[in-house]
Parts: sequence; C-alpha cells; structure tokens
Amino acid sequence: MKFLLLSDLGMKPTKMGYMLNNNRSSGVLEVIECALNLGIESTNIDYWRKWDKNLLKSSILSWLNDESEPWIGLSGSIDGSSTEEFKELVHELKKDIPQLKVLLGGYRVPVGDTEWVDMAFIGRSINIFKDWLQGKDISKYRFSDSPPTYKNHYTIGEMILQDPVSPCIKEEDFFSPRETHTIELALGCKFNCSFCGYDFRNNKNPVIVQEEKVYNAIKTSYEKYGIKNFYLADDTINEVDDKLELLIRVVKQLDFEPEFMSFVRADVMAGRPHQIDLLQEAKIKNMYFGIESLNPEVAKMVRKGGNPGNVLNGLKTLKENYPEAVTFGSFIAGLSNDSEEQIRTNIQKVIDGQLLTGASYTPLRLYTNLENTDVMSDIDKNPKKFGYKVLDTEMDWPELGYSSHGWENDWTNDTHAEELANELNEYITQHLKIPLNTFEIFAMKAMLPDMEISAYKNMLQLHNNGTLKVIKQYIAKKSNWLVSN
Ligand code: B12
Ligand code: SF4
Repeated sequence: MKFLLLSDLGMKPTKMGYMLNNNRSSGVLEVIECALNLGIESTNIDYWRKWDKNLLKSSILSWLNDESEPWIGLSGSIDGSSTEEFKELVHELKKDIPQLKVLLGGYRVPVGDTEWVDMAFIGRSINIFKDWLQGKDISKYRFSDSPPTYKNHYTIGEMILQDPVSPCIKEEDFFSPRETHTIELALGCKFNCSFCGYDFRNNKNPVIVQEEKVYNAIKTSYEKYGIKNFYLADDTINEVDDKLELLIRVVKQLDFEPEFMSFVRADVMAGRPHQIDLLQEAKIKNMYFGIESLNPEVAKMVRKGGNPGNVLNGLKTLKENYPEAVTFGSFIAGLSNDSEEQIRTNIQKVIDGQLLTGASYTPLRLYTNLENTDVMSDIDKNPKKFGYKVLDTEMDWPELGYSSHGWENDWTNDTHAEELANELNEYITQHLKIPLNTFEIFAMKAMLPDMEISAYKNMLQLHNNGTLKVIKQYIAKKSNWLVSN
C-alpha cells in the first residue's frame, strides 16, 4: 500500500481582504507520521490547489508509480472547501490508475458518496485509522454507510481516547521559516459553554501531551527549518495552570525564543491574575479571547464570563503587566437576553480603555441538523430552551461543508444580528489598534517579522505575495521529491 494525503487551507477572509494561509494542517502531519511509523510508504501534498494541475497529476502518478494498492486522501478538518475540486482530481487520476482508492478524513460530519469515495474517517480518528492500516476489524466504529464512514464513539464528557497532537516536521515537508507550525498541549476542556461545538468540552479529565513531544516538535522546527512561530491548537490554554507550566518548562530548555498564539479564557485569567506572569513566561504573546458578551445576564446564560466587570479589569491588568501582548476579543451578536444598547455600551468600555488590540463581532450561528451530534452545541441541540426559534432559511459554509440556520429570539434575528455585527466591526476598525485578529496577525508575524503591530494592517498584499513565493518554492521541491522517490 502507498498512501498520499492532500490538504490546503487556502484563503482566509479577513476584514482587510483575503489572506493566503501560510500554515498547514498539523493533523495531516500527524496522520502521515502515524502511517510511516507503521511502515507504510506515505507522504502529504500541501497547498494542493495552488499546484499547476498537470504538474500535480504527473507528480502523483510518478510517486504512486505502478503500485497495486494506491490510496489518496483529503483532509477536511480545518478547511473542507476543496472537496469538490478533489473529486475532479480523483476522476482525472483514475483515468491512469483505475485501482486508485479514495479516503476522506478529519471532517466533522459525513461527506462524499460511494460513487467516488471508498471510506471516510470523522474527526479525531487516529486510533481507528491505525487499526485499519494494520488490517484490524474496525466495524465497531462504523458510523454511516455511504461512503463507509468511521468515527469514535464518544459522547460529551466521556473519557478521551486520543492523544494531543504535536508532530515533528520532516525533511520532505519542505517548510520555510516564513510558515507557522501548530502543536497541541491537551485535549479536553472542563467548561461547557452553551454555544460551543468543541467535541471534547465538559471534560473533567483532559489528556495532556508528553512534554518531550512538544520539546522535540519545537526544537526540530527551529533547528532544521528556522520556524519560531507556533499556534497552540488547544481550545483553551488557561482553564488550569498545568498546560502553561508545561510550556514554560519546555521554553526554558530551548536555546531560542519561540512565540506562541493561543486561545485564552479572559474570565479565568481575570480571576487568576498570576496567569499573566505564566502567559508571559510561556511566550504566549498572542492571545485570542472568546469573550462573547460583556452583559452579565447573557454571560451567565452562555455559561461564560463570570462577572464581565472582572473581565474588563483582567484585560486592564494584562495590558499594564504584559504590554507587548497582542490581544483580540471575539464577541457574538444576537445572544438571547442581550440588547443593542448593552452591546454598544460594553464595546465602548473596551475602546475607551484600549483594552484589546483588536475585536470583532460575529452573528450567532445555529446548526440544528448535523449528523454528528458531538459537534453540536447545547444551543444547537435545544434552541428553544435558550430562547431561539429556528427559521427555514439556511446559510452555506463551504469550509465546513454544512450550513447554519436562520433564527430569531427575544430581540433580534440572524439577518439583523449580521447587520449589527457588520456595523460594529466598522466602528471597532476605526477605534482599536488593528482590524485583524490574532490568528491573522500571527501568520503575518511569521511572514513579515519584527514590525510594529499596527503596521500589519497595510501589509496584507505583501503577506500574500510572500506566501505565494513560499508556496511556489514548496511546490518545486515537493514535486521533485515525488518524482525522485
Ligand atoms: C489552528 C486553527 C486554525 C488555523 C490553522 C492553522 C494551522 N495550520 O493549524 C487557521 C487560522 C488557518 C484556521 C482557519 C479556519 N478555521 Co480553524 N481551527 C484551528 C484550530 C484551533 C486547531 C486546528 C488544529 O490544528 N487542530 C489540531 C489537529 C491535530 O487536529 P485536526 O486538524 O482535527 O486533525 C486530527 C483529526 O481531524 C484527524 N484528521 C485530520 N485529517 C485527517 C485525514 C485522515 C485521512 C484521517 C484518517 C484523519 C484526519 O486526525 C488528526 C489528528 O488527530 C481548530 C480547533 C481544534 N482544536 O481543532 C479550529 C477549527 C478547525 N477551525 C474552524 C474554522 C471554522 C475555521 C475557519 C473557517 C474560520 C474562518 N471563518 O476563517 C478557517 C478555515 C480555514 C481557512 N481557509 O482559513 C472550525 C471548524 C472547521 C470545520 N471543518 O468544521 C474549528 C474546528 C474550530 C471550531 N470549533 O469551530 N483555523
Ligand atoms: S468555548 Fe472554550 S471554554 Fe467554553 S466550552 Fe468551548 S472550548 Fe471550553
């Protein structure tokens, strides 16, 4: 068997226009590492939509050669928007290799059909994938039939059987120092916010990564490929101090200074101000706060935020004690029991104190009909209980491969919430330092290092040009590798 896995995060919409991603999927690196460890000849092709179609096809054909059992896969865990294009590629390839088998992996809901897909794995499924590669019976994990789809049996709150992911980059990945790498310190979050669709939420027993794995991943990335910027994939980094302390121990062993970007819970940090020192020591300089609402009643209803007054104080303390931190607040427009007036008053407090580097409002999204209920939030599962009436309208999300539903509640509906969010975002853009989020700024920091933060807002074109160059170099090296291996 020979196995090839494709991925491409493509473009990301930002408030300043589209941004070409200079980051790749860590999930894909992990899947390939796992197959290689089992002795299966495997590799990944990243940024696959940016390849010239003929070059891509000839490189794949050359690598698969006249293999009797060739498999090709696509990873859709972060961005599944290339699935239709992948289907076309598969049809093309099958003209030359009719025995080619196809698998889809990482998606959150079932995708594809038996006409072109042989099998699919949903979400965190490395254990099932491993069993399958070793020829073991995986029928107990069967989730749906067209195509045969496998998924871990997991219900919110249960023991997590997966390990956090922290792969080492390999020579044949041809990374550039201008890219980022993603690692993960733990799986599982002890909270259960009502709008959250993270499958490992409400979990009292998070699985923490082995310290050595993180050290090796970071050290190799820097020493061999010059990478200094790392995303932490964890859905929350500071619910407990353990993860921060682990990262501090790793950072202290390194002989260079890395920089991290992470999701941080502002209310937890506010209640445990010593975490500001820990964040600083761990080199988490870029923080994304999902604040959602600063209205006390609403924060309580979505089970997030404690006392919003404390959150504002926490942000103030952070700014005073860690002034070089880049911080972004994400808020939801349209939560029940909120009001336009409260929203405007609260965001004004953030602006007046310049408590965040940037912020943004998104309208609430409701997903009521997902086939995989693990990734449905409590609001999705029971909208009525939380004050929402579901409407017949739908909005497509190509990156996700599924759509959200229209809704209305005590004071607004999805259309109005979207208009309000757009209007607030305009206002925020003018009054906070930078209209980009920390994910976006962090990606730009890797591509165009050492600039003053507010300068990045005018650098999107430069970032995209640089990323294109990096991608072209990658394609040249990887296609050569595929032909000569
Ligand atoms: C970091 C991140 C990003 C970064 C990616 C940078 C990078 N290279 O890591 C950036 C900023 C680019 C990003 C963008 C987006 N993201 Co994002 N992102 C994440 C985050 C926080 C971590 C991803 C990660 O690395 N996870 C760790 C890896 C190891 O897990 P994984 O990718 O799931 O892979 C595992 C399995 O899925 C599986 N697997 C994956 N592929 C395959 C293939 C095979 C064959 C098999 C067997 C298994 C398999 O095995 C892997 C190992 O266990 C996740 C949340 C999360 N904790 O996962 C959201 C998440 C993936 N993002 C999400 C979203 C919505 C987006 C955006 C659409 C947001 C937006 N509107 O811009 C965009 C879309 C991508 C794009 N075009 O830009 C959603 C859902 C996506 C979905 N498919 O349903 C998530 C789940 C967050 C959430 N809860 O809503 N994101
Ligand atoms: S929103 Fe964050 S803190 Fe809340 S349950 Fe989800 S992952 Fe945990």
